[in-house]
Amino acid sequence: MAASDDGAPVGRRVVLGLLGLGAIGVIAGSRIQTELSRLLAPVQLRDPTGLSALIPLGDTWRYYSVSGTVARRGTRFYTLKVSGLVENTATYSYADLQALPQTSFTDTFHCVTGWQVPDVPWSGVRVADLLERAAPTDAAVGVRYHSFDGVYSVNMTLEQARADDAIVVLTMYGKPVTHDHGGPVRIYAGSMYGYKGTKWLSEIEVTPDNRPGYWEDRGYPLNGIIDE
Ligand SMILES: Nc1nc2c(c(=O)[nH]1)N[C@H]1C(S)=C(S)[C@@H](COP(=O)(O)O)O[C@H]1N2
Ligand SMILES: [Mo]
Repeated sequence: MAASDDGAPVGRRVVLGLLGLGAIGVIAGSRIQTELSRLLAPVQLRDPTGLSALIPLGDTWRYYSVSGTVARRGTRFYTLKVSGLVENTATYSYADLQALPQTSFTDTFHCVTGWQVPDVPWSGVRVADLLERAAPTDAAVGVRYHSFDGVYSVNMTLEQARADDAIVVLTMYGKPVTHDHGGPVRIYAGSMYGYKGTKWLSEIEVTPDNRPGYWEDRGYPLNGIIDE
C-alpha cells in the first residue's frame, strides 16, 4: 500500500476497484463494511476527485490533499503568519499558539461530497482571537487561509471567520493534529463544510474581498455553510 507513503492521489481505477469492494460490503452487511474501513484506514485515501465519497466505507476519514506529497513540518519549525489588511501583522510559533486561550468542542465533520465523521473532539485557538489581536482595517472583508502545501487556499467572510466554532486547530481527539490531517496546524469551522478547513495552515491573510478558493474555482459553493 505504497500510496500512503508517496502521497500519490488515489487513481480512478483504484476508486472503481474500491467501489466494487464497497458493493460487496453493502451486500454482505455492515460488519464487512466496518472491516473494510479498518482495512483501508492505513491506505490514507488521498482523493482530490471526491470519488471516494461513493465508496460506502461508513463514517471514516478520507485524507485529502490536492497536492502530491506535503513536506512534514515539526512543531518546532512551525510558524503562522497573520497578514494583509491589519494594523498588527504577526508571526506565531506553535508555542505562541499553545500559550493563547484554547477552545474545545466536539462536532461532526462534513465533507461536501457526502461523507462525514461524527463526534470529533477539536481544540485550538479561535480565529476571532487572532483577528482581534491583528485588528483588521476598515477595508477588510474576508480572510484567506493559505497552506504550506503551496497549492491550497480558501476564503471566509470576516464574519464567518469570527464565529465561535472557527478555530486554528492544535489538537484532534486530544492529540496533536497528525500530518495527514493537516498538522501541525489546520483550520476547522463547525458550521461549514470540510473544504473551508485548510490543512497545513501557514498564513491567515485579511483580504479586501471574499474570493473563491481552490475548490470553489472548481465548483464548490463560495458560501460553505452546511445547510441541513
Ligand atoms: N491543504 C489542503 N487542505 C484541505 C484539503 C486539501 O486538499 N488540501 N481538502 C479539504 C477538504 S475538501 C476536506 S473534506 C478536508 C479533509 O480533511 P482530512 O484530510 O483531515 O480528512 O480537508 C480540507 N482541507
Ligand atoms: Mo471535502
